[in-house]
Amino acid sequence: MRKQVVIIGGGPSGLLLAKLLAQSDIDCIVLEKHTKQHVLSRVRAGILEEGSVRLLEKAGVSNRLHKEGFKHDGIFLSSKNASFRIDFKKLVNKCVTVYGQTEITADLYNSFEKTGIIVNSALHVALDDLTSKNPKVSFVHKNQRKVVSCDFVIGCDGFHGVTRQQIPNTHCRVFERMYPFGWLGVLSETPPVSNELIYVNHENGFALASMRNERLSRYYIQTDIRDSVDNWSDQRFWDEIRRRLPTEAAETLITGSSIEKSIATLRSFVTEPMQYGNLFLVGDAAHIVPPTGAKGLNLAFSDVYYLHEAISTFYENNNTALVDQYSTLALKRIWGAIRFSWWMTMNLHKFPEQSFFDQRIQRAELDHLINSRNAQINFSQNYVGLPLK
Ligand code: RFL
Ligand code: PHB
Repeated sequence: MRKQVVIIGGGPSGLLLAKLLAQSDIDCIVLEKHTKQHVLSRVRAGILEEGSVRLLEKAGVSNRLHKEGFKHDGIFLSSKNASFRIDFKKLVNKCVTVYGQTEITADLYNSFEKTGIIVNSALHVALDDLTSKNPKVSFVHKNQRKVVSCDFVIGCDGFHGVTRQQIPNTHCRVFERMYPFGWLGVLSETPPVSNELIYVNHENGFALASMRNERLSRYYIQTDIRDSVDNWSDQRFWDEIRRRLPTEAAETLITGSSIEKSIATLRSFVTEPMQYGNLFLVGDAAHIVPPTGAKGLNLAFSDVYYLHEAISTFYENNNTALVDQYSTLALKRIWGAIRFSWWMTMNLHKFPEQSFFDQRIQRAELDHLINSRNAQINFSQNYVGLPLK
């Protein structure tokens, strides 16, 4: 089999890239190790930057997003006794859209129906000749090993995928920070407690009230890094989030049984460069941010934007300039989001060994944000998404 582009991983970044490449008449295939049903059962991100929405429009998969998504003009930053609203619309004339990653992935999958571009249950992917002009990807599908030769291999296979591991240690550098806590997330069929997101810095630890729609709430609380969901009955979770939410919200909180509960670890991670020969990394395969800034999916989409431009320019003009610059261009924006997510994480969580000095600095950072319009403009620019160019 011969394709121009082979994409490993059919999560949101792999599917969106495939969609855009197919629109540019570039022959590609997506190899996804799980079934469609499994991919669509993962509950993940919920907040889209305007740039991500534009890219989904360009890919022709924004109809349902525009019908069912919710535009949010601001967020609340809260402590137990006070809430402060950051008004993105007023400050930078932009907003974010609440629309679940699961829905985006479903919309993308449905847009491919009958094209044969996506191969689910593609197992044991192996890559060869990545530094040649004719890399090869082999995989097992329905008990048969298949080999595809191509021009470009794209690693969209997430943090635990195989593509990043193909880059020799001598060729790349890794930058990493682990945070000493996790996030316990709960999805519940209850109306959200607020019509905008509430990020809470509480003495028991961080909390976040988010949502998917008017009937579906998403909540998170900071937990111990070694904690397990088995320790968190629904009742214990609701009691704890009620404790952490600002009083007004806590009093109106509607509880119900959870439909999903999981604990995520928090890390910042970047691998540089995001290219090795004709292998290019995209999204979580190359970088991870803690979810505090809602940047992971949006960063994956900005990588897709740069790489689609680069590959389509290559096939249109036989010009490798943008392909060669992909890693540098993408990393510039990635480090902006790494910085912002780190800043939000450092200033909204309770750290186990936090000194009194650290606590005062955290408070001073948040006071500065609340009292300075310039700081709020800067915060808003980052939250709604840094420009793509
Ligand atoms: P994904 O989504 O991990 O998809 C990778 C795909 O590759 C497949 N795969 C393989 N396929 C073939 N062969 C192999 N060897 C393979 N190994 C893996 C996997 O099955 C999978 O289908 O990566 P992608 O596409 O780069 O997308 C990244 C986003 O999923 C991620 O950044 C976000 O979910 C992060 N994130 C958030 N991002 C936001 O922008 N806004 C948010 O509000 C937000 N909230 C979150 C989040 C992530 C969270 N968790 C669970 C870590 C909230 C949470 C709790
Ligand atoms: C979510 O709704 O899942 C969500 C929202 C904002 C974040 C992280 C996660 O910062």
